[in-house]
Amino acid sequence: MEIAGIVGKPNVGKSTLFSALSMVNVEIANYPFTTKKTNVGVTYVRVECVCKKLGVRDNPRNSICIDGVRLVPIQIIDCPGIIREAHKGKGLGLKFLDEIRQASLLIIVADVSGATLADGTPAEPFTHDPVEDVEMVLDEFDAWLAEIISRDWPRISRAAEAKQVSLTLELSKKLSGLGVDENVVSEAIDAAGLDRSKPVSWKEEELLKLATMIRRRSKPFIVAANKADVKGSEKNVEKLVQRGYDVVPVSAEAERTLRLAASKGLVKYVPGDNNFEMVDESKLTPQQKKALEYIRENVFERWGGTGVQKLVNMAYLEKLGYIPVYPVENPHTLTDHEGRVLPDVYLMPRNSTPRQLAYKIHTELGEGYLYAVDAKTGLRLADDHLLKPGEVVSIVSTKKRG
Ligand SMILES: Nc1nc2c(ncn2[C@@H]2O[C@H](COP(=O)(O)OP(=O)(O)OP(=O)(O)O)[C@@H](O)[C@H]2O)c(=O)[nH]1
Ligand SMILES: [Mg+2]
Repeated sequence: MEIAGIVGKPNVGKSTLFSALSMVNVEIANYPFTTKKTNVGVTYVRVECVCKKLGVRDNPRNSICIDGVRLVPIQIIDCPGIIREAHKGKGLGLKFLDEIRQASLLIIVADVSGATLADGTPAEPFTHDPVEDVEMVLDEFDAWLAEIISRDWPRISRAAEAKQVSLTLELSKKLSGLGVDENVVSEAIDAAGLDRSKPVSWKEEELLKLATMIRRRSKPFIVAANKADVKGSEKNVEKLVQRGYDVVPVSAEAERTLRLAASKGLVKYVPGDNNFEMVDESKLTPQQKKALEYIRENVFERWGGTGVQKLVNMAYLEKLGYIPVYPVENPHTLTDHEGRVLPDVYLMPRNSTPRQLAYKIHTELGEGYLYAVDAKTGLRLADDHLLKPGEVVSIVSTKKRG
């Protein structure tokens, strides 16, 4: 399953966002370092299901379909807060980043109400610049990555310079847990302007630059501009946009409140909706009613929604550019061997081939890959065919999926 890591300064609402997305109950409080260990949960990317277009009733297995909306699960990991010099052990350090090595994307949470200082201490609104929150996370991430690269560097750089080992291979081996391959390392070395024939002479700042270039190529991020419900936050959202980040204004707290209220039947609300309805106002306590009115006025009327589902969708479908594809075993009935119609959907990077899809489903299926069939047309797909959004394909392999 795809993984997104939720990171940021303390007290910006990471756990609130995590909880809103996963409905897992975690500790949330208005002081720094509430979260001490990572929390793991599942949330969903929302895509239009092909069942409608194909006029079939599906029976999903690895995902959920509600009225033609397919919910594709992804894993989310809520991390403890990060502060400047965390890579030197400040605050809770950065050890927990090991747990998000495999993440395909980072969600960097920033507080656009500006009501948390650099260390996460609560303050008056608009006393802190959220751009700094994002820059700090990137700097710390890069320093953490540089530290990994630097391990055993004198030996590796000497061996590479003497041509006993391949520099890019050795570096990619160190970073393979981060999904960094030799191509990425090679591009990053060039982008950092480093002389690959003289790695022994690369200094600390140069290794840090290399880390930045590797991170840019392997860990995309999106900014969750949280606490957007606080009046006046528009300016800070704009500042983040001006800085060139991909930004989604969100109110994690509003989303969490609405999902909880919907689960109790108090409101009608589906994540991603641009409206909600109170079911029976007479059943709400005055406090609940006030909270919902605050959300209506400060979130829906100002922003058109909580932004939380939009954040996840934008991250996967726009930033990563993933497309949903539906593998089936039987191309005629669109089923798996248990007769389930359109059982699975996978999010694949754009320009993936059917063979790559086979590998994603199961290594063995990929290894035994023979060819694939477009289930809609019944035609065999070329080996270099590029999968299209909503494509339904049947993979023929010498090996069965596990
Ligand atoms: N106004 C407003 N407050 C929010 C929102 N989301 C979270 N908060 C508040 O921000 C404070 C911190 O929330 P947490 O979710 O614990 O923050 P965190 O980033 O996980 O904090 P650490 O675990 O300490 O790093 C709490 O008081 C939340 O109620 C939001 O959308 N709007
Ligand atoms: Mg937390």
